Amino acid sequence: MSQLIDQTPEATGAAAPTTHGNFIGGEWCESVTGRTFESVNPADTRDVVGRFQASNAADAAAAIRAADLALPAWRATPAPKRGEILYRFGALMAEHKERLARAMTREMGKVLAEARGDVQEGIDIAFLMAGEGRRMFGDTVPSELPDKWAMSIRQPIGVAGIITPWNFPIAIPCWKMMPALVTGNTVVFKPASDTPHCAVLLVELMHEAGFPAGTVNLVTGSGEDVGLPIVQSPDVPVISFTGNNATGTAIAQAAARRLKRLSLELGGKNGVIVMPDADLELATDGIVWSAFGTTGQRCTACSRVIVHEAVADDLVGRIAERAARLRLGPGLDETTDVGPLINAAALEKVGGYAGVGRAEGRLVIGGGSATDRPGCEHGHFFAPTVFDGIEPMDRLGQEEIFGPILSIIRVPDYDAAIMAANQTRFGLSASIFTRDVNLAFRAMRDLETGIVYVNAGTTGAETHLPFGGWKGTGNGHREAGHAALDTFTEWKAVYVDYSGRLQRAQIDNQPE
Ligand code: UN1
Repeated sequence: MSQLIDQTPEATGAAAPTTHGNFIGGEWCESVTGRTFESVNPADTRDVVGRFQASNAADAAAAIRAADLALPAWRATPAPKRGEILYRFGALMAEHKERLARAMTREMGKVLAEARGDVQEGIDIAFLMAGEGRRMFGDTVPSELPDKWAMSIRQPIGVAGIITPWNFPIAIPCWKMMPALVTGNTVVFKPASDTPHCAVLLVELMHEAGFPAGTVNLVTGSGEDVGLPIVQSPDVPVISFTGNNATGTAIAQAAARRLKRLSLELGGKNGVIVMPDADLELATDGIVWSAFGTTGQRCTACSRVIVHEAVADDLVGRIAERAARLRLGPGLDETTDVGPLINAAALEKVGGYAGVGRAEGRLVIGGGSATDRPGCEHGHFFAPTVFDGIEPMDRLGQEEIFGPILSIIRVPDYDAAIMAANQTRFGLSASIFTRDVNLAFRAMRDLETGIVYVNAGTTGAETHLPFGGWKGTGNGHREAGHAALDTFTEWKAVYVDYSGRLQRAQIDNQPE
């Protein structure tokens, strides 16, 4: 890339950050705009991770064209052969796991152990979907007519637009691209502008694994300049998006005009119910990890604890004590528990919610930015925060914060707990801590979420089960598991009549 873009050294004299290209039709290339943007380390904003193409609609169109050109050969490649490339990609990610994880921590901020987990989630889905190359089950069923064959098969849809968030910068692109590719679609990938370096590293490995030119195309840039043209293109019949509800709704409206297949993974307001018979130490572990892990920046993060009043004081005390001990700092430092928020806008937004919390409830711990702590001076750090006395319909009980703010809602019994847990427009994940097997099963039935945990926090979904939410969390699609194939395939029902005569379904099979 060095010949392409201005690499003027910084005024400090430090080596200029590398400029990375788009990847279109198997080639790294510049945007037609000639402009770039920076990605910076959220734990230390003086550290510029790299420069990336500030692309526009023409770049998106070039990528779509390349994906379209690659489509006939790719869809004609036997699925097990496609799967072999996914296997190689998974193995390459495993080989480069530490390098990818460190790059992710530097660019996105999550602590190293979690970054390794994020990469591992990518590896897991690559291997799972590689296996789908030899499964991709349809149904073979008896026909109602004699000497007639009936079966259903999955077929690719076409060029898939993959628009991904920054909070799982390796795992989520893999969740989307692996099922898209193994089923024979080609891909145009638009990563979040906060984590383009992770996307570049991922696509480099995909290239090395042997995905043919044009099957995977990367275009960096803003949602407006790159994402929107992809969503609006008549040549991109399927879109998969993870992000916030406002963007998801706008994408749904644009996609609806062309009747596109669309998978949306949007917000969450995930609740943990704690019953009086729960193991409170275990519940504390699960809550603290789900609420403050990844600095609360998971769609699955716990942002509400719905606790029976009999054990509320005890539980809140334990949570506060543990939250106070969490060490904030750069995620590359192995002793850090909680890294920074992603950017300045996030710090401001989360700070705003701390203000709302002060008005609605009682501040137990935290409540503000943590940039005065040692090692946090140059990053977007926010203290793990707990508000008690929040009501289910308060803003803190309703709105997705995407930061380390936890609300405590006190309830008198199980029914009130379930009602509070479900009293949200979201429905991604929920959990209950109890030792009562009957209550556990009732909660498994009653919680209106796509994921339910018993005696665990709200995060930690595994890649071979469906991932997604009810209600406002999405539009009914699921990622991961074999359910992910539904987003990226059309069903084709195939009938073969080998009777040699006209047989009319529903007419020639009348009861005698
Ligand atoms: C997300 O935050 O969008 O279950 C994904 C979890 C992770 C995935 C989260 N496996 O928390």
